[in-house]
Amino acid sequence: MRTLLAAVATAFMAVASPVFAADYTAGPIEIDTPWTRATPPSAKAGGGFLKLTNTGSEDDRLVSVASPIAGRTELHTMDMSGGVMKMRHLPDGIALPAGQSVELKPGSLHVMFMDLAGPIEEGAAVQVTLTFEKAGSVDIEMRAAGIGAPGPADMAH
Ligand SMILES: [Cu+2]
Repeated sequence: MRTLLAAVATAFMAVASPVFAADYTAGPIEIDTPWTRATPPSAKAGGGFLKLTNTGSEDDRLVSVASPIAGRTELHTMDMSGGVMKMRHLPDGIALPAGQSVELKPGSLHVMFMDLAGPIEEGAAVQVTLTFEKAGSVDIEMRAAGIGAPGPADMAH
């Protein structure tokens, strides 16, 4: 049953892919709409966002992220704790179940750039390396929207 569902999902994606071409790929992992936000001059941290789709038949995991703009880059989530939204480091990374999409977005899962060397400027292309447990590593660029932007500046590719 699992195999049949995976085959159906793969067939659907094969049909859909010319319309929704991924921005980047790492093996069966598709990476879409990577973006970040400009930071105020004194900020020491910034967030990065993107959508990951595992088109393969095996589960994978985003295990680490790295960027030359940050002293340290981590994977974080946000959840409610005592009525307050709190960020939490995910040392084991983010699971990417076969055939599913996972979105990193404001208020939820995100890439955290820490110990920034300088502010992220609006319009900048931030270099980021994503490393997956099975699919390996891929270098991507995250385009910086304005300070506090709720979404990417330009959704068109
Ligand atoms: Cu964070």
